[in-house]
Amino acid sequence: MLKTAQAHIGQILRAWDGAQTRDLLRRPGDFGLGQVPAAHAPDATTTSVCGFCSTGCGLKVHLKEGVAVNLSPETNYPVNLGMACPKGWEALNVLKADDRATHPLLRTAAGEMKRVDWHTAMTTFTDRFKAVQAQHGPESVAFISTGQIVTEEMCFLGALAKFGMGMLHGDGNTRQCMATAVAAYKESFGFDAPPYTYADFEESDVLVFIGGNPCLAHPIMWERVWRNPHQPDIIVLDPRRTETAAAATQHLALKPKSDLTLLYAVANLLLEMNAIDRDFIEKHTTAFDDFARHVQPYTPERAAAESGLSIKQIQAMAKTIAQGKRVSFWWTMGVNQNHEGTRIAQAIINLALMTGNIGRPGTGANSITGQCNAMGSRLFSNTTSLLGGHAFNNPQHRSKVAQALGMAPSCIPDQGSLAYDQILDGIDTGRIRGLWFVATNPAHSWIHQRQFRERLKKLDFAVVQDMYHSADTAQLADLVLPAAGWGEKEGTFINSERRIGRVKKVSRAPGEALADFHIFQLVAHYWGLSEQFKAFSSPAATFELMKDISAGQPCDITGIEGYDQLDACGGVQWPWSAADAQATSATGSTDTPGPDTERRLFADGRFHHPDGRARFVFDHPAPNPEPADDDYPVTLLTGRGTASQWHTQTRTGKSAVLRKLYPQGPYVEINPHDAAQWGIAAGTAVRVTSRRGSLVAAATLTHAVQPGQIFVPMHDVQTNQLTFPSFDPHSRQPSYKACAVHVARV
Ligand SMILES: Nc1nc2c(c(=O)[nH]1)N[C@H]1C(S)=C(S)[C@@H](COP(=O)(O)OP(=O)(O)OC[C@H]3O[C@@H](n4cnc5c(=O)[nH]c(N)nc54)[C@H](O)[C@@H]3O)O[C@H]1N2
Ligand SMILES: Nc1nc2c(c(=O)[nH]1)N[C@H]1C(S)=C(S)[C@@H](COP(=O)(O)OP(=O)(O)OC[C@H]3O[C@@H](n4cnc5c(=O)[nH]c(N)nc54)[C@H](O)[C@@H]3O)O[C@H]1N2
Ligand code: SF4
Ligand SMILES: [Mo]
Repeated sequence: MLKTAQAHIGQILRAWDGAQTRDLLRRPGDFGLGQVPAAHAPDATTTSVCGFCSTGCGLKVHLKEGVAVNLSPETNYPVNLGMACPKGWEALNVLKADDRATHPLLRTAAGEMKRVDWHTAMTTFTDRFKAVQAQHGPESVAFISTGQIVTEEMCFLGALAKFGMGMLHGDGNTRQCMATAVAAYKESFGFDAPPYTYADFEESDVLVFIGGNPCLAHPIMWERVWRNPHQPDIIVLDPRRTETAAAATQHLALKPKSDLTLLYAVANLLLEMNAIDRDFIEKHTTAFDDFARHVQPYTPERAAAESGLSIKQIQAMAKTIAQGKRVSFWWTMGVNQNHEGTRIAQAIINLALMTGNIGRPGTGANSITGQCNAMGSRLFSNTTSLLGGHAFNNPQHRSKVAQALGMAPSCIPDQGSLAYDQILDGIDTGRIRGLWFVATNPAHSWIHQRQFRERLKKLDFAVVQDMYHSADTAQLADLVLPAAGWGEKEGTFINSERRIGRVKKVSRAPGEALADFHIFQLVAHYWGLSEQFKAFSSPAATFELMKDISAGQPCDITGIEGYDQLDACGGVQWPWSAADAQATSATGSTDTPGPDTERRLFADGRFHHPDGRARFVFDHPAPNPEPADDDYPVTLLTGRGTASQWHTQTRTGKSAVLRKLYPQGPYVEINPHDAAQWGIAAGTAVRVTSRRGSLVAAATLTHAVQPGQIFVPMHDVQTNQLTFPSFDPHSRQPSYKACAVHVARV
């Protein structure tokens, strides 16, 4: 019976791409097995880009009989130059785990998860979601996607769901992560365009890190900082004395959520010192005079009072920026995950614009993104924007995208999606009845877990597509679809510096697990959409579609020849248009930029607004939605714990090596003065309670956190029992970083 079902699935996939699928089926019972591309000699090495963080390190994969046996960092890749962090080194080992999802699982009437074949899984998927749509409208089913699958898969999923299956709403875990940077760039620059290249880490004489801990969250970017030969000043704005802050020349341990006031005060001081680039401002920006007026009341005195810093510290920061010739500003989650994150990000952008620190080596207002393919998701997931950074509400954009995909423009919705939190609110109101989660684990990672889990129970049907059946969200699903992971499939990622890098299939997926790409092909078939989506025949064919869609956009990649060129160049940074490529081949001179030339944006001072200018955007600070008070007197900070742990630990928890590199149980960092006051000794169990829930963890006493604050890493499933669901109004990104709690000995 099982064999017949597999053969049936094989036939369906074969209809898309004969050769590929014959390979897929070569071993009965080993469905979805990795077929190493014929181009690789069976016992040679090949390269791939790491599938954890957005640094996008190149890895050299060592093969035996065409299958990966080991890996090492690639020495020739322009990103990491032969370095990798522990997660990268262990990337293959996390694939081998007892809890890999090997077969579809369906919840029975009795509530148990039961193994089913793909045919049953796909008919159930289709019947159930279609029934929900028939009763409550097509928009009552939505998807939640990710920054962790290849771009081709994101593009396929977004197109399939919204242009084929009738969905209007779909968002990604990137909402938890990058939405703020996206909103800020779009408004300030006219397009979501992080301007930098990693060489900028080495070329600055001043680097300012705001709300980021790259030493452990982006260790190889941090290595690039250490290669900087200019003895740079490193300014770190973080309430905690992190590993990054400890290495800074100036650490400003500001109070959580006081960034906006502080950054406006710095702008005010720069104006006072006349340390601004009038020429750049006049030629390339708008609304500077309004901004200059806006920051006037933000005196160093006021910023000192609100941030807990000294006036001297604030003046020193401004002076260092004023004196810097090449100043780069880098921000991460301490900014993005904030109730006013978009305006803080724009306050950072404003500092770069007013001092002319953009478009030149070693400069920039630079958001560091999080997941391996968050940048791919920002452009090609069809969630917050129409494919290729287009707008759903623009008829020309809809026609262009439809034409590139060979579909009718009427397939494309003329409005954007609800944001993640609004989709979840929709469960309460009955507007959303079915959800499809792909490569994300919100039953651990989403804010305010009690509410999230209550909502999940209200759904008529929930599908989780994951590599591990034990993932927290998979355990709550009605249907689990077993997915191949990094290393078991083909495609591309886009890293933080806009570099498109290639990911290869070098390992067999276990059991009947399939690449997400193949799962989407099956969904298309069972939904009755094979004809409409026939162009999505393989990841490589989808890459060609993405290229066509990108034509004429700031992220134009029409000049990339294909996967082989990505390999040959060590990845290619967008934009790389057909015109760029033509210019290179026309001159043939080595002075003309090539696809492998490092590129930063805005070297010509032209931004993406119709007038070609960047905008100063600003606002007055809004109060912290849940400040500490008498009942909950402590501020809880959350974030990354170690370089060896990844998010919800479904992957990094499976490597024996990585497990040795981080603390074994949940812990909470407490300042020793507070601990003494609360009668807490190192190592004792403490209960941390917020208005929403509580957790128990071992006390770690450290001066890295300030009195009145504690830190709990996000990697423990309990952490989001505590967090307070507030959202930046412009980006709808959750403010994970601060809420009010109290702490007591158990
Ligand atoms: N090892 C490892 N690396 C990772 C990840 C991982 O899970 N593990 N995840 C990846 C992903 S998806 C992301 S998004 C990145 C995140 O990378 P980062 O943003 O660098 O990491 P976080 O620890 O979440 O947050 C950074 C810092 O923000 C500070 N902070 C909190 N509140 C405030 C505030 O109000 N103001 C300021 N200025 N700072 C504040 C925190 O103290 C923390 O040190 O890491 C990526 N890299
Ligand atoms: N309190 C607190 N919470 C936070 C944060 C914080 O700082 N504090 N940070 C937030 C941020 S920035 C982020 S990015 C999120 C991350 O939150 P999540 O996205 O929920 O975290 P992951 O553990 O990366 O989940 C990815 C899931 O996809 C699965 N997976 C991996 N590869 C594949 C694949 O190729 N295909 C399929 N189908 N599945 C795959 C993994 O097994 C895992 O279950 O967490 C957010 N939550
Ligand atoms: S720094 Fe990021 S991309 Fe590089 S090896 Fe580590 S996890 Fe992978
Ligand atoms: Mo993230």
